[in-house]
Amino acid sequence: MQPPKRARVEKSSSAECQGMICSGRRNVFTLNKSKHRGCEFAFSDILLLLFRRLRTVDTHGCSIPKITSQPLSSNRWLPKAPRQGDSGTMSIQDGQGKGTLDVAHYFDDEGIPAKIPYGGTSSRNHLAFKYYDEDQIVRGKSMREWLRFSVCYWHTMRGVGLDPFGGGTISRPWEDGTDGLENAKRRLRVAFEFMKRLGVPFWTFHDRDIAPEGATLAESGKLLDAVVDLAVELQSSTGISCLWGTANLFSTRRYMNGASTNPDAHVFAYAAAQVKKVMEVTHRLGGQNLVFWGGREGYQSLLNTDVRQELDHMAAFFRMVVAYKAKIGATYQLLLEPKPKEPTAHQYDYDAQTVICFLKTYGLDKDFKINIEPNHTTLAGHCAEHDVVMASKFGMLGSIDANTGVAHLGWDTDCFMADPQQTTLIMKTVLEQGGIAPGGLNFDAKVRRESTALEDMFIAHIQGMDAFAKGLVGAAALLEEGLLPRMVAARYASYAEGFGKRLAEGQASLEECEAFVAEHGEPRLVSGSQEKFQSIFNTYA
Ligand code: XUL
Ligand code: CO
Repeated sequence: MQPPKRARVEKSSSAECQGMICSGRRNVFTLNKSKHRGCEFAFSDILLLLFRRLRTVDTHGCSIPKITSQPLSSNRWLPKAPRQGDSGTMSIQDGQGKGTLDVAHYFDDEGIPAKIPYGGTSSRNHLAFKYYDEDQIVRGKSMREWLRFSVCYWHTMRGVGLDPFGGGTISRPWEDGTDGLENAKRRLRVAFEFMKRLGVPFWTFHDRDIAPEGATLAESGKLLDAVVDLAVELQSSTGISCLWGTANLFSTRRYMNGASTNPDAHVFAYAAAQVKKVMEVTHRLGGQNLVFWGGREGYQSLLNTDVRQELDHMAAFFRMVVAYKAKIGATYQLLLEPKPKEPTAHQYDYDAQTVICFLKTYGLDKDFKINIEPNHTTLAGHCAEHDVVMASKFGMLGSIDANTGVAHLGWDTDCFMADPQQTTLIMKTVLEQGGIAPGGLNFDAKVRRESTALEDMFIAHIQGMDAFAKGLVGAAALLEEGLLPRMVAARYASYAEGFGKRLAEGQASLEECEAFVAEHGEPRLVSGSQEKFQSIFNTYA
């Protein structure tokens, strides 16, 4: 057996090709289901915090405890509101530049370069890419085109490090502590400045991340329009495009029993009206996709739930979406995002295969594809890459929420993916299906609660982008060399001709199988050779 050669990697820039193949650590997440049973508290407790409605906003645009000078709770299990003056808590006093349109100083002051440079693998600069060179050509396309990186608004711009045991740890100098429109607009300017410096081509958002929710549906719509007006301007001045938009149908208490699967038709109608608006603004922003993650579409108890009725309602909801998309002339790809649990105990869109089954059952499989989030995949008890591969094999992989979990925690930790074994397998799948467009690799990932420095938001994305760039190059080498694909094909060679071919094509009968076995007897044992496959794979990843 020949050792694998490195893929031919050309560069469109003058910089030299870097050695992209490294030896990697195998860390496939095979989660013990029983281990994360009982961990559903994470999301629900966070939401408990959010519903306290004490102003300042966190992930998905919900409320978190207001900065207050009240004494901290003595009960250590209750969420604690940070006090002004506590070291590391939010500074709402700093008004520097907040009234101006100029936001560059927030990053200049921290020594962030105007554009994160490519430094190559020998670089030890944490504010430079080691593998991601956007113009580098890999199998005929630039890294930028293959990877289609996107920054998500909810974690990166709204996350403050909330967890079930404590309030925010992360403060950003541009935040004024309100949930007002002025703050929302300034934050949006900062987001585009951040993405411009990082060099990502796309962004994603929920309606309630980018704009405050008003007292009525109409008021919320107006607030959203005001922010989207600015987003249209910022997209055109920076060249950054919208990968997808989505509606937050899970944070406010209105949706506590679900949105389209809510037993109350009034709530269903409200959710549909909210989605209508998001479809319009995403269309206006030129969004290439529209995502539906079934936030609270699931159940807590079968005793009070008619699951078939709820799923029928969900399908009816999506049929209205398909109809309205045609009506407004939108061309974006519609995507469902599976997740097995959190916040409900049993989410309907469990994993890729469940969603494919749902779409086919209700005749929606031509209208929707799937947005796979590897951390959700691990929550479903699969390895991180499983659903990416599964969706792709059935022609349903539309986009990827590029993140990963922590195997020994087992809830939705939304970490930036760092394991080259995982990114190589994912990018192998993306290469095999000819690309991920119009989807992309959206970093639905957040800095750790303890990563409170402003530069951490850059470093986290740089690290994640490098991990996928490295995976892309490794996967390109793997496919170009062709050894592993040939080894896989060899395992199935018996179906390639003769009686095996007739079996694979569905032309043979049970009686013929009986006659075949009568003639050929017991099959010989053929090794699965997993270790051999792993040892070859390790040379690429
Ligand atoms: C939640 C999640 C969402 C979706 C969009 O786990 O992944 O942020 O990606 O609603
Ligand atoms: Co997601």
